[in-house]
Amino acid sequence: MNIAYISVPYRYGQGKPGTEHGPAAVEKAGLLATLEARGQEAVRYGEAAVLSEDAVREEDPKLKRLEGVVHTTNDLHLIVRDALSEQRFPLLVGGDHSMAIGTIAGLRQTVPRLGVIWFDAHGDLNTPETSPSGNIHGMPLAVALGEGHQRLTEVGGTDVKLQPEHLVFIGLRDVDPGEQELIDRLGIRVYDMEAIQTRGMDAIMEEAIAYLKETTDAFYLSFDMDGLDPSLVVGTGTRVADGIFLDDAKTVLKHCATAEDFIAAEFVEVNPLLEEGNGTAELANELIGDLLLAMETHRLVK
Ligand code: Z70
Ligand code: MN
Ligand code: MN
Ligand code: MN
Repeated sequence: MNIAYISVPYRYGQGKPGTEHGPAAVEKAGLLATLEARGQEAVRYGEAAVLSEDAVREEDPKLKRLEGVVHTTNDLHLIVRDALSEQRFPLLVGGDHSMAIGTIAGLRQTVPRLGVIWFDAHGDLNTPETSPSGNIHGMPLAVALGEGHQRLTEVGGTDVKLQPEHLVFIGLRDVDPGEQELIDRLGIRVYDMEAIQTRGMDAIMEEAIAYLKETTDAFYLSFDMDGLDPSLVVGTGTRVADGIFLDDAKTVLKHCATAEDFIAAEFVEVNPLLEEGNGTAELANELIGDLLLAMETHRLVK
């Protein structure tokens, strides 16, 4: 196993200060020891460039801090592209979820038919026209599908775009009207909380991975901490009631880790300024440790 840990210390995709400290908080929780325990020597493969606060203006209320997001996601896509082309497994820690614009663009340089498992309470499918907030962290999947501002859709090049059937939602439960319209129109696969409760996470993950395998060459996991139940994640910006608990989250990780063609993972929306302790970062570190251990064990027994 050859992991490329990539940190994305930024917050410009949303308005609350704190996600720029996400990677440092997860490191404080023990991430580097977690990596070492898995035999990883290269401590940090890369860190995405982030504009300074004074260089970033709020400007367009429908597309807040656009230049800050473009700058970081463009840099990130190059780091992710390089890591993958060196046969490494990009493991990203953020940072708000708009960073996925760069992650997906980078992975798709090597894997045009990329599958995406989006673990999140939110759809992140807004465009500037449908967004209730103007926050770009609510837009990365629309951008990946080719919808939205050109400065964002052109990150990594405009030629290859995510296909709707290459995307699966896990834990979705807070969807804006424009996002629902897009899900319905494009027929995007959604496993919501009701599906998880009635069918169980094991069955759902088996089906989700088999579904992606039909039309993609590899897939990655984008793990928004707010997909978890709010009782587990105080330190994240937009908590949504009735979320996913630890056993089910670990089932998601186990299925990804033991799937063929699982090529990257990102953990986003850790905001240590929203809580007293460091519990959300500690949980992210625990989940990453579980994921890496399951990947290693799978490869050893294979
Ligand atoms: C809302 C919006 C969002 C994350 C909140 C919220 C989006 N749909 N995404 N927290 N990670 O503003 O677009
Ligand atoms: Mn999200
Ligand atoms: Mn979310
Ligand atoms: Mn909402």
